[in-house]
Amino acid sequence: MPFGEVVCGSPGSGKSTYCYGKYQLFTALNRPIAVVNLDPANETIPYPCAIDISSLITLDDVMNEHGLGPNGGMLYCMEYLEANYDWLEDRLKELGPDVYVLFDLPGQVELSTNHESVKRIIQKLTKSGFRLAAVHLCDAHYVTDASKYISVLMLSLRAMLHLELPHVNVLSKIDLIQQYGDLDFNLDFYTEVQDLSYLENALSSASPRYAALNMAICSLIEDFGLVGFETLMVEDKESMLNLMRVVDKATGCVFVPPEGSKVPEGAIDTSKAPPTERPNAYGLFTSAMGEARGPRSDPRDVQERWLDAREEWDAWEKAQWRREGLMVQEQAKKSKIRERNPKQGAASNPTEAKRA
Ligand SMILES: Nc1nc2c(ncn2[C@@H]2O[C@H](COP(=O)(O)OP(=O)(O)OP(=O)(O)O)[C@@H](O)[C@H]2O)c(=O)[nH]1
Ligand SMILES: [Mg+2]
Repeated sequence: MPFGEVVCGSPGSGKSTYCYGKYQLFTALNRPIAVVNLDPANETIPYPCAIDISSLITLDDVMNEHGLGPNGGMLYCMEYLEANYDWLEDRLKELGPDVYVLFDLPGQVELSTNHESVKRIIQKLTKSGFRLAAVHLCDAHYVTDASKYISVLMLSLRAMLHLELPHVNVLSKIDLIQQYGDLDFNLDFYTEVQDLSYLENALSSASPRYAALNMAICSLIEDFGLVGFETLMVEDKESMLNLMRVVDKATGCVFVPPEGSKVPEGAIDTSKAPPTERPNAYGLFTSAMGEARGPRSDPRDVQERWLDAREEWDAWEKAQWRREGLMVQEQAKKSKIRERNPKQGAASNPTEAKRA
């Protein structure tokens, strides 16, 4: 059963960069992954693309042929893809049943909030056996302004109701949030969306005329009780791993490496361990469905990393990288010695080496 993600969000929110980040992460973890570009205007695709909508239709061709502008042209492209769904289906079949598929959507928000084509394509994918989650990226700097934050909440809620998929909202580029000034509340207030009445002061001082309307929107969002956010800094491994766990949990995906597959670098090789010490699929499933834990799973940790103690964390990470670099150099030196003199290299300490 193929699993995957529909990556959506407003223009420039970091969708393609996230797809590339996830591609790199999965490749390092030896998890099979394929990225499908569904953005016909995507000219510089950062990731290796398994399927590209441009080989079916391009935005430029549609604009020239039908005299449409870029926005109307984009909607036409999605309708064209829906009409030619078998083109996509045939190519997805070629990828095999075990691959994890990322669908990189265009940034036009109406595609994930009210236009029907993407929704119908997703429904067809689900019918054909795909277990998908929507990963909705929103630029984190919007939370620094109360009224922009409300609009992001509305957009996220609308996408959740429209796409009807297990849904993960993400505040992307969390590393840049500090540049836009101090937050009125701690980050967990914005990620957990618990009590929006605290925004009343900020909203009524920014636009007193619409204060009542803003508060009515807040209570509507709270009544649904659906919206919450994860955070993402795409180059931070812990942040990517945390989001990976959250999305896996949303789709119910538990990756069990096939027997005999290569162990990722740094992981413990349990292939020769007795059965009682080897992870089993049922055990993995139980822990995967449990609470997501890890260094970036708590918004308070994210706040400390990117807002409160950013400089200290940057310095600590640099020191870690330096240490890792030295270890890699040391390792390379050792393997060179081993290549030159296999007998001496095999010895684990100088005394053994002398004896050898
Ligand atoms: N600092 C920082 N920059 C990021 C992050 N994610 C993405 N970016 C930058 O944001 C910009 C836009 O990223 P894209 O991946 O092209 O965004 P997109 O959502 O695919 O854009 P469209 O396809 O045009 O809608 C690029 O310059 C990225 O390098 C992040 O986590 N941190
Ligand atoms: Mg893109």
